[in-house]
Amino acid sequence: MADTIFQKIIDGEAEADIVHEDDRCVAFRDRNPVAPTHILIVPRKPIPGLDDLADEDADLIGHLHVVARDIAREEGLRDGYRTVINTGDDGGQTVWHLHLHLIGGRRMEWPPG
Ligand code: DGP
Repeated sequence: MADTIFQKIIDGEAEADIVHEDDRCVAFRDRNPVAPTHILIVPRKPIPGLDDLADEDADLIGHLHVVARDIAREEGLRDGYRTVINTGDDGGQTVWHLHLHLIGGRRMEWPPG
């Protein structure tokens, strides 16, 4: 897999405002936030996107969501929030290292653009 900016952040070679780290993922604030809270939760395992996920990675995807829940509590998102995985060109993915967006602090709209 190509060395993405997220891999550089995970490896400590690029700066980011990191809010959580554990043995399976790193979470940091998005450089271009679309809401008052916008955090990216990124697995250390270099999976390009959701479509590349192996069946054995199901626990990992679950873990990213548990971390999102915990960060949402720490961020005080008591009225709700949104978690999003953009997949592929049509899904709006721009960085080819799987990541879960945690977005909150304002009222979300549906459908998304
Ligand atoms: P996506 O479109 O789902 O692939 O989201 C990629 C997100 O990554 C986008 O919201 C902007 C963010 N991003 C891109 N480069 C950087 C970076 O260097 N640092 C941080 N913190 N976020 C970045």
